[in-house]
Amino acid sequence: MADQQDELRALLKDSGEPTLERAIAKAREMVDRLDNVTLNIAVTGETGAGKSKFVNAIRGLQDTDEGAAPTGVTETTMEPTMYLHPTMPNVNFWDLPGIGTPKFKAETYMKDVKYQNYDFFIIVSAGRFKENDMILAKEIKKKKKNFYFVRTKTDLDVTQEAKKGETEEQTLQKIRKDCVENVRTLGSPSVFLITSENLARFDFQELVNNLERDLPDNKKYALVMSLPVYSKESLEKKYNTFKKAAWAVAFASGGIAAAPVPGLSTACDVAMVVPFLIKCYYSFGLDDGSLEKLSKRVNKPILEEVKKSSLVSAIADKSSLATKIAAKLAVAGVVESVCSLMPGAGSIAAAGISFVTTRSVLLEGVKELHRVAEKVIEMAELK
Ligand SMILES: Nc1nc2c(ncn2[C@@H]2O[C@H](COP(=O)(O)OP(=O)(O)O)[C@@H](O)[C@H]2O)c(=O)[nH]1
Ligand SMILES: [Mg+2]
Repeated sequence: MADQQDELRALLKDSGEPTLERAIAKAREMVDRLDNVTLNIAVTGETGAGKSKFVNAIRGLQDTDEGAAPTGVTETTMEPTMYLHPTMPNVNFWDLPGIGTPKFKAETYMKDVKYQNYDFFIIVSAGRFKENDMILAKEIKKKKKNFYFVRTKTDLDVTQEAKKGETEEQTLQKIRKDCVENVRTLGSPSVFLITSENLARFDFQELVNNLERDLPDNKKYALVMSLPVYSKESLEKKYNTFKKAAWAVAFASGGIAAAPVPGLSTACDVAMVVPFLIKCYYSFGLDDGSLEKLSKRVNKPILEEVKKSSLVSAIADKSSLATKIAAKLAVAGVVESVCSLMPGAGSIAAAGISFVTTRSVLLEGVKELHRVAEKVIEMAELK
């Protein structure tokens, strides 16, 4: 009990608020903003550069998957096309027509694509960036938005140069040198070399790190949560993000048990725990759809193994979700320790204990999902 109160005091200090009530209000606002945050990512560049394939890759889709943007086709629609994130309703990807097409003239491009709707722009090119890409970058900068140069199809360059005896490192070095030269007139901004065939290769992670650095906190969370799990590092980032968010979610629960569930102490806010763990489950790619896609991609039967985790099964089985999750968490040993601490409701002490409990239940759940996701990565042999 003393430990929990100490932990609460420490966390209250971290919140920077003088009272628990104020900290709770602040956390609620944060959670609210997190839940309602929108992220609109614009992807632009010449026809054939690899925009559509990139949009698919960043949504965790292969070109042949349902809902994937058509690739390798000459653009027929010349309007910005929106692609939804497969599991996060507020994260949208926009496949924009290239600049300088008859309908989208360089001078009016920004206005024509309604630039103000996007959080940032990714300018894709398969080789050197062209005059139009530079014009666009300048326009974006003028409008005080961020752009990121992405040079895609790097896998093809590496394969091509390997035929001449160049190592991957030598090829990358050569391309990087060329990029600096290429975008010199813009003050040599970073150019990220990627391949949409495999986000774990080359600079994709570096691109994400840069995006994160430039985004406000709530958008940063949305970005990390929405990216597919393509490597160990990407999963670790997600894990850390969820651990951080658990803090605010628990505080926001404010110690009120909205719906007591058998097997779970009323000192834990189930109404907050369940949606949070569901979000985590999707973000870690543990839903059937994501696992099937991954199994297909790496040609390994991963799905069956994951189904052995009782927490994952409980989340996957949507009926009486809260009860089942509670039961699984009880098995994990989180709940017993709590029941003996159940205080009289309504007091600050009760709120405090509930906060600490909710947080530990959240963390325990996220930890279990992370354990399973790590196993998936291992079985899929992602690096
Ligand atoms: N090997 C490889 N092929 C790519 C990559 N990105 C795109 N492509 C291929 O390049 C072609 C054009 O890509 P697409 O995304 O349709 O270009 P868009 O016109 O800019 O939307 C398609 O055949 C893609 O499969 C990549 O990173 N690596
Ligand atoms: Mg396209």
